[in-house]
Amino acid sequence: MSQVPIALLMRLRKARSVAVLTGAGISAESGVPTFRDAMTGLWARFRPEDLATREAFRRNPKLVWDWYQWRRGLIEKARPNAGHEALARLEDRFADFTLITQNVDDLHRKAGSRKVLELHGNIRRNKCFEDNGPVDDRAAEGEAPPRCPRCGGRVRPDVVWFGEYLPQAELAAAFEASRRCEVFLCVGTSALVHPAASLPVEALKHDACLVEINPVETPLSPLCEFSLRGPAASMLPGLLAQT
Ligand code: BV8
Repeated sequence: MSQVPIALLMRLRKARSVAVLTGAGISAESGVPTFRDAMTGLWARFRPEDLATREAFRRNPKLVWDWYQWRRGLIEKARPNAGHEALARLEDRFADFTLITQNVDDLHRKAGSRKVLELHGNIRRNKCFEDNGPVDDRAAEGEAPPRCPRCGGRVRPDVVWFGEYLPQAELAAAFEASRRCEVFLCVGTSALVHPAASLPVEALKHDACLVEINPVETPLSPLCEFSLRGPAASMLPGLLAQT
């Protein structure tokens, strides 16, 4: 278990309000490849930004649908790791605790986190590309991608693609939590994708203590009061045990 700086522990023990932003890195130790390295094997010749867009889906719906089916297969086998579980338990340690995630893998909810703001949707859900309404899994059978039972449009995963707006309610709640928190934890994110990457900066503008948990430096590192250089699955249990 990793040693947490005393100064950080003091901040956490005094904090009433904490916000956390997670990215693909927290699921790496559950066997879910991070977004930047998800392109292994047959997907090596594509960039995520070239597949996770409306244009890519219009151009080649089967290729994009098959990419998500491949990722769903990986995620179905994945289990929450000690990092997800530590965050689920940290939720009860603070009067005001908000977990904001860029991940679409549902692992925070599987770990027991109750209040999760999913900024980029959830890969386990489908919706219609045309009427944007939900399409349940049973309907999503047959051809790839399946057809919407209401309008015959193509079915797509219910995630936020590049160039698409984030769900407004979740984004507004994430900004509010970032503005009122005393400690903001940034876990497993390269802090490159906006507007999620603006949340830690917003917290900093409102005098929060910014903490990064990541094995490597990111564009956020210079802004962080504390950087815990290591994997989330060992850093977060250490934080939980000493808070
Ligand atoms: C939008 C769902 C309005 C789909 C995803 C302002 C400035 C610059 C660009 C923009 C901007 N505003 C908008 C943009 C454009 C764009 C953007 O940000 N582009 C980037 C590439 C520059 N943003 C958008 O399009 C957003 N929409 O702004 O709407 C709009 C509307 C019209 C026109 C313009 C604007 C929508 C963004 C959402 C895209 N959807 N996911 C899917 O999953 O298929 S984003 C995708 O990237 C994932 O959600 C992923 O989570 C996310 C961010 O990546 P990370 O999570 O950080 O993952 P990454 O692999 O990069 O890094 C992993 C990190 O973990 C690393 O640092 C690694 O060191 C670390 N790590 C590894 N192992 C561990 C670990 N950490 C801890 N423990 C470990 N064991």
